Amino acid sequence: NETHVIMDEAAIRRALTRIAHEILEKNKGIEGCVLVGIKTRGVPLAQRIAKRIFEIEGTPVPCGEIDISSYRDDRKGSEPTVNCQELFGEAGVSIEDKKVILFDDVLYTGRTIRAAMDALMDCGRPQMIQLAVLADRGHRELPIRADYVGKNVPTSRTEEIEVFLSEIDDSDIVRISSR
Ligand code: 3GP
Ligand code: 5GP
Ligand code: MG
Repeated sequence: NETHVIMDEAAIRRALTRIAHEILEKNKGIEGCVLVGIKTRGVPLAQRIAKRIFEIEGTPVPCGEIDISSYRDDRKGSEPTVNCQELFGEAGVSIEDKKVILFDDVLYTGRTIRAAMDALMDCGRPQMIQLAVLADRGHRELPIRADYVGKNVPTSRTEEIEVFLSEIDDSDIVRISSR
């Protein structure tokens, strides 16, 4: 059972700074964009990018969060529901006609992102959805790709990527471990 650090605190910081710049470049600024983090660890990633974009551009960008658990394809039965009021909390921002940039920590099969897109669509009709992830470990089972990737990490299916973010875990580190 082996564990390797693949991103330390500085590497995570640099990757997020790069992604903030890539988002601004691709969207020619941040007008019309909203950030949405997928619970749990997509949320602090979206918040960090919003902070960097504000530091770079001086423009605040709405930053929300979404819980996609009832949209998962392995939990069939009850109707999936999303609380659209909770998406941006008090700020009450709408995703209608906006460019929504989704954030997750690890992209794997793509099923979580499919669920997140379905949940979002139940809250409105975005003009566009983009995807940002801290790590892409491959093994897609759906035609989904990320627009912004912190680090591409070729993995075997038996390996696991461990993501620790200070807001939740008290440190910033990404590790790969064999199970
Ligand atoms: P997250 O809320 O930070 O995304 O999927 C539930 C949690 O389990 C996720 O936390 C994820 O980081 C963690 N996890 C670790 N390895 C795996 C894995 O191989 N598959 C899935 N689905 N989750 C994993
Ligand atoms: P997918 O739905 O693409 O298979 O997996 C993406 C979701 O599952 C992400 O929200 C991610 O948190 C979690 N996940 C899948 N594989 C891993 C992994 O190796 N490490 C971590 N930390 N999370 C994973
Ligand atoms: Mg996640």
